[in-house]
Amino acid sequence: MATVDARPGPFVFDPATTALLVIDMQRDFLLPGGFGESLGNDVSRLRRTIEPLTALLAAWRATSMPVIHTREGHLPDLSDCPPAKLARGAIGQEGAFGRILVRGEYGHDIVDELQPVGDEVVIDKPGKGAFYATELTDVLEKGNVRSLVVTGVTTEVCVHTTVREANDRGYECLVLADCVGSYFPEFQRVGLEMIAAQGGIFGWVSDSPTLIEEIAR
Ligand code: C5J
Repeated sequence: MATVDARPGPFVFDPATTALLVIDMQRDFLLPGGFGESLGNDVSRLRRTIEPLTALLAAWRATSMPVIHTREGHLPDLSDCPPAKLARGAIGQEGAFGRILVRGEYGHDIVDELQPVGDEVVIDKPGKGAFYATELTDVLEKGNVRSLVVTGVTTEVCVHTTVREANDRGYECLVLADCVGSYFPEFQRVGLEMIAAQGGIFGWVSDSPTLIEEIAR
């Protein structure tokens, strides 16, 4: 077993049953000039996760623990996009990097720095949570995964939804504060606090240098 200093207490995991989840590190959310920025957001608040995530991926890939990436997006005909989501957003409209959050478009894909390698699984998800309407449960069950190290964007939306879904399904989640990002500093702070509150109501919170140190041992 491995142990990482975390809030609200040590996170203990078995490397044989642990996967790294990298949520929605997509160009539409992260690239300057893209969809996220067009909404008035400061993308540097998300981009600050790229460097620590790159270092974490390098350390993680040196182990045999799996990496699972997710991408939020929709079929080109938008038939998998719930009407409420379609009505409120710019999904499917032409953006700087192709049709916004549409599968197959340049903006929908993962940023160059964090592109999947080898047999890493990529889960395409139409919702905020990575479990809803995806094959994630099957992938985790086949890999005998019981614990998840969760990273990606955005902290209070897709990361939170996924951690809550995972918690309800019995997975233990460690969220890395420096590897998750929000456009809103207050949401980042409170989002992380909410995860570890009440004895770790949804999971644990730590950071990538602490985890990398444990992985290297
Ligand atoms: C959002 C996400 N914020 N990946 N998506 O719409 O958090």
